[in-house]
Amino acid sequence: MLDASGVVTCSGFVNGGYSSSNVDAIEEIEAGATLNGPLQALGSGDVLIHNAGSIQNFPDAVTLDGTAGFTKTLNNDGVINGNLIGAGAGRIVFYQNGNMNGSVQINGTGINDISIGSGRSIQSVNIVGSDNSLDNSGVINGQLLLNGTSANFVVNRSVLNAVEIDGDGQNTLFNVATINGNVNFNSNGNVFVQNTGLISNSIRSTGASADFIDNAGNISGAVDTGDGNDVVINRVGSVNTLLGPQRGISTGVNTGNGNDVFMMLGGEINGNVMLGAGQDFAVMSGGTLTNPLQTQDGNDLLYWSGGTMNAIDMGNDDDTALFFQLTPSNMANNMFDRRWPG
Ligand SMILES: [Ca+2]
Ligand SMILES: [Ca+2]
Repeated sequence: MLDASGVVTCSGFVNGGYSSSNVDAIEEIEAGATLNGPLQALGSGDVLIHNAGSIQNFPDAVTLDGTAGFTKTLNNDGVINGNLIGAGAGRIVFYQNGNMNGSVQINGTGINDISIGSGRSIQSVNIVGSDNSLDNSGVINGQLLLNGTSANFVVNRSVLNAVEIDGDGQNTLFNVATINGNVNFNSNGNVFVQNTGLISNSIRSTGASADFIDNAGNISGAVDTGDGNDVVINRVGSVNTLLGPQRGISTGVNTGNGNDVFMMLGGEINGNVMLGAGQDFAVMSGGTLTNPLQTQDGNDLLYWSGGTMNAIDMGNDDDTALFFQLTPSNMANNMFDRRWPG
C-alpha cells in the first residue's frame, strides 16, 4: 500500500495491524477504511498518521514509541476503538477530532502534546513525560493526570473532571470553562493557575512549590497552596448578573507555610483566609471576606483600603496593619467590638 510518494494508504478492510520502525512515513487511513489491528510507529523517523477511517484493536489501538528528536503525530478525524499508548523519548502529538473509545496512556521521557476538538472526547488521559501539554475544547470523561519533569501546560476551554498535575518544573493551568472536580498539584517547582471559569471543588497544592493562583471565576471548594512562597489573588469579576452570583472562592483560602501574598481585590470569599507561618503580606482592597482573615505566625503586613471584612487576627509576632480610606461600612458587624475567636 506504499505509493511512489512515500505515503502508506489503508483502504477497504484490512484484517491486521501495521507497524513502522525507524522510517519517516505518512500513513493515511482513508474514510471508509478499517484497520482491524494495532497501528504502531516505533523508533526514529517522523511519522504522520491521519485517520479518517477506523482503527480498532483492544485494548490498545495505536502505539507511538519514538526516539528523541523525532515526532510521531496522530491526527484522528475518524474512529479509534482502543487506547493510544505512548512511550519513548520522542515527541508525541495527538489531535483528537474524531471519535475515540479509549484512553491516552503515555509513559515516557519525551514531549507530549494533546489537543481535543470541540464536541470530542477521550475517556481519560495519563501522561508521564518531560513536557506535557493539553489543549481541551472537548471533554475528558475521567481523570486528567499529567506528570512532567520539566513542564505541564493545560488550557481548558470546555469540560474536565478530576485534574492532577505533578512535577517539579513549571506547571500551568488556564481554566476558562468547567472543571467538575478537584484540581491537585504535587510539585516542588512552580504552579500557575488562572481561573475565569468554574472549578466545582478545591485547588490543592502539595509539596513546596511556589504557587500563583489568580481567580476571577468561581471556585466551589478551598484554595490550599501549602508550603512554599505562594500568591493567591481574588479579583473582581465584571458585575454581570447574566453570569450568576458575584464571583469568588466559596470555602476559604489557606496559603500554608512560607512568605505568602494574599490579595483580595473583589468578589467574595466565604471561609477563613489563613496565611500560615512566614512573613505574609495581605492586601484587602475590595470585595467581601465573610470569615476572619488570619495572618498567623510571622511578621505579617496588612494593607486594608476597601472591601468588607468581619474579623482580623494577625497572630503571633511583630505584625503591621495599615488602614486607609475606610468607612464604618467596610467593617462588618462592628468588628472591633467583637471578641474573636472568643
Ligand atoms: Ca505557602
Ligand atoms: Ca503574625
